[in-house]
Amino acid sequence: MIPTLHDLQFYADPRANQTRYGTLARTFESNFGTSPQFFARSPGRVNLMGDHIDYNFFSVLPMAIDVDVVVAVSTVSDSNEITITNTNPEFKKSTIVLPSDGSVVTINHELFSWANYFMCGLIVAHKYILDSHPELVSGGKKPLKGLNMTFDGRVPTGGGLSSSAAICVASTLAILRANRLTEIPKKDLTKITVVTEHYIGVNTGGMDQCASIYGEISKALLIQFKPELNATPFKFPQLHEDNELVFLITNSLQVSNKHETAPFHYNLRVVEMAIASDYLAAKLGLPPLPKDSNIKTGSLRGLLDAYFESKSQPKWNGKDIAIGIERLTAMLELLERNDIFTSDQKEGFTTEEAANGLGVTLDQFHQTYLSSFPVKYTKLKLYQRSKHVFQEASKVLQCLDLLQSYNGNPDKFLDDFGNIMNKSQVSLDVLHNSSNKELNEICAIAVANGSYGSRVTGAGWGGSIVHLTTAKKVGALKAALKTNYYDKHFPGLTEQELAEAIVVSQPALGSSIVEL
Ligand code: NG1
Ligand code: MG
Repeated sequence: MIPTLHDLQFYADPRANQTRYGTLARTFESNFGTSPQFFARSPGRVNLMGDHIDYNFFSVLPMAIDVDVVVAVSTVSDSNEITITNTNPEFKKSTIVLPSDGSVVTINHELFSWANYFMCGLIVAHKYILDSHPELVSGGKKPLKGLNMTFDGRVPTGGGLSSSAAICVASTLAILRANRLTEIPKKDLTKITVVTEHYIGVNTGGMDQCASIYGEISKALLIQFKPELNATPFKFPQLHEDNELVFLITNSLQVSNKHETAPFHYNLRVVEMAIASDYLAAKLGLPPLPKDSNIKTGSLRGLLDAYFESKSQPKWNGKDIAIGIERLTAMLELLERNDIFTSDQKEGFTTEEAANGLGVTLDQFHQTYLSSFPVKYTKLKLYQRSKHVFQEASKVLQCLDLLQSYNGNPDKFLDDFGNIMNKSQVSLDVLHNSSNKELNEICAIAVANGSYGSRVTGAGWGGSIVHLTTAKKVGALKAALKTNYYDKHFPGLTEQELAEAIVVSQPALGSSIVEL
């Protein structure tokens, strides 16, 4: 269930900021002339291990972070309107009129505004109420309750920390609670919010919302996609009385515009991995893979499952560490066989070579792999991309193993976990090619100045780096990054901009309702 925290018991968590809620309540009062009745909140997230494997259905290991979106809410009797305001003056007040026949609102795509993210949350919450608790809206004949709302977002936008998931989930949760739904299973909230951003045309997967919802203090989350989307929390060890483990997340301030770069970056990786899955299945003499990828082709997880099924092995649950590592290692060994990839093929495939390898015509190849969205390449790096995915999926399990088998040696834990992060960074750089000179530079500065492990997190080609460190080392680490990276590449940065670029966090509490 989504936790409800009473009387701001939330402050029992020493990291929560009491004055923030007080300030937000006062802003709400000055906006609306009444006090809020409750707060709904949902945090950002950072992925600790497992990048570019979620769309191959291998599990990932993110955590919710301390920065979140909080919304103060009160119901307005006899009103058909929801008025939303924001503590950030850039985001202007907006009023949404709820159709009086009880139907679900629609989004005007012409007007791009922050309110659209709220609307996404509103739509999925309304549909959920109609499906599961129609009595709350007289079977769909009555509109939802009129509301006043003030949002306060602390998740930096555009840095890969999922501010969009945080605002969508906080909005959904606020609407549900305002309409008298207080017992909300995390599973249901995840299921309905996973599609929120699809309403504004962004085809996101499920990691972001799931991590924001399931976050727990001091815990990383294993997010699985098969057999269904769910999250299992795993506790980080308590290191020392006076020295805690801390994650530092630094925004490289290199903007990777996903829309412009997708044809040769993100979307090309989706396509390369899809081709690699079907190519490897053909080479291994397996029957055609289930068409479960984003572009309706095989996936690398589907390949692994099919391979072991062909050996009459029981299905892997995606979670059992020993079996997983053993199977992923076997897949990595297969990639090295000369009859799978010749040394020329390891360099990459032209379109013709890939079509030949798959035993399909050029037309069929275009139709199957290149027609979903435009991609640009000279060579398809099937060997490198599959190697990255199998290695990275194995690293998620290795991290999980460290979390579960901690035996009271903090230095060893930090070294081991950090090492896996550093190796993942090499894989992202060398095999996946989503790092670059500046991102590598940030990692090198950090590792030389108190980071145990540093890696690009999220899509890459810019965006953020996550570093593992401790409370005692974090000050020096921040100072070194400021001097050696930010001052050098972005000399004009204001203090506020720098503060937004460097986020310090421990694994934080996920979505919750705070009752007053
Ligand atoms: P970021 O860059 O954090 O939004 C993107 C994808 C994830 C995942 C990572 C790479 C979106 C919204 N998210 O994350 O699903 O594939 O890249 O691991 O596109
Ligand atoms: Mg997002």
